Amino acid sequence: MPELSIKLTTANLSRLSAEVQTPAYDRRELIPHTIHIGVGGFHRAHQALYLDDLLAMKDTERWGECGLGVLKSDDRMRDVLASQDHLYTLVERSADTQSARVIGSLVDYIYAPEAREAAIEKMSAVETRIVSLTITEGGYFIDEGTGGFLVNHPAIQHDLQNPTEPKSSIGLIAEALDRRRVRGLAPFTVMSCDNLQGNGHVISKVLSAYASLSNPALEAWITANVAFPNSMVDRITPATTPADIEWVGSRFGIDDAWPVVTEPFLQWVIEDTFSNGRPQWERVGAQFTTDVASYEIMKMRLLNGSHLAMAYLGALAGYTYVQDIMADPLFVTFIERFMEEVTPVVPIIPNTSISGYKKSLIERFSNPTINDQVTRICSEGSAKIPKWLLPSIQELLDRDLSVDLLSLVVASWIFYFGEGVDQSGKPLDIVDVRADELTRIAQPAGTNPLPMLAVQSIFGERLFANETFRQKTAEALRMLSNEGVTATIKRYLAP
Ligand code: CS2
Repeated sequence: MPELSIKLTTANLSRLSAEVQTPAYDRRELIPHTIHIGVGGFHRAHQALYLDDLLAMKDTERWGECGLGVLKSDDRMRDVLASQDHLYTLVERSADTQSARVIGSLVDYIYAPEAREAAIEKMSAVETRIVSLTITEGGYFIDEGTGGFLVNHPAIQHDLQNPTEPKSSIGLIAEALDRRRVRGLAPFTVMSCDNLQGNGHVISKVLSAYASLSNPALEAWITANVAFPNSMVDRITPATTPADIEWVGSRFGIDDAWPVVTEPFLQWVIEDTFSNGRPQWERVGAQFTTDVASYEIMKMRLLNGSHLAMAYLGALAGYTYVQDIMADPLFVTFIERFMEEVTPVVPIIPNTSISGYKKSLIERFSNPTINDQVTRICSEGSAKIPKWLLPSIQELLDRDLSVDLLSLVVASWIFYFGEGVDQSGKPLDIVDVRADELTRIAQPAGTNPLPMLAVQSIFGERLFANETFRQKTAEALRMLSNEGVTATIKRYLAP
């Protein structure tokens, strides 16, 4: 850290360089009406920023946020935020922009593993009006194959047996809602901001399933009173690296232990369904609509799907960052063609140009300063593939349309587990809660994809039974194994 950088705290805000935007409001006036579970880079680059923008408008409610960590590893976020008065730096970066601002909308943080009761009471407090979530796909305990609730998961079993001492987000929310019910308080809105299709429906379904097993009166109360808005959230936000921390210090003079570096692009499309009020996010760019589903599908199939398309092939080819993949013309053509293959199952949205969206994605992926890690986009594929790739494949198959490139992507994911090393023999850094299980299935199977495709909790029954899909995946897997990544992509792109 350069000697001149200034430790980020409330007292030091006025000492920061004039080019750094700081909260234009008195943070002491904020009431944390929102409790956010899963304060990571994404939340801090997205929802907390919308609120910060809104708070800068003087004629709005003084609505603040309290973070809530439920994972053991969240102790680091708690400590960092506590040491900087819950302030953090958000940097937007591209080839043409570099701007830093300090966000002030987050005013408190609770670390549930060591303060379970405090976490539940905070959510049960009268002032709490929204509980929002970015807990990633895995946090919802959904069986990808059947769409059902993973009731036998040890974390859920623990919570069902100890409902007043829950560990999972689901158990914590259920207990807090139950206390509100018993105390005659209005419920809070449960707002998922995760990348799941129908994220509001998903969290609603999971909570109801949980409550039906533990507390039928609560289930009925939730159904009658709690709102679960669906939303589409979009901003590419890589994990913060030590180099980012160093750079924020040298470039902007801020000593911030955990800044966020993100792209200039930002989008939030949300349903206006709230049970206990909400900030006026529409004043700062959020789009309210009754048709979130179309936006979600467009984004997941094109943006997140393309990420998966480049992730495993890119990792096998030895790339570290997304921008390096996008500097390879072969991959750019591959991604463009992948998006073309998916387009027939992308909904038409009034006033939205799909071709414009696809063009902007190529630009966003190519952002040369973003340093989005290939390991990040590869991570937790066992949860992402069923949401961002397989629905496109099923719908295209149903319409007798091509799934050639999509099958190659599935094959690349299988090959990634089977090989365990990239083209140069370097071990792959595989991050997936199911990594051991999947490696054990993929490795002995070699070029036979069937054992992996038979994992029903990922592929379900219907897709597994599809002969075309099986054959296409087998063909791609054989080619990857015999000819390597580059030659395979070339063959798939050949006219
Ligand atoms: C990415 C997303 O996790 C992933 O693999 O595709 O995090 C993506 O960057 C965001 O959804 C962009 O909004």
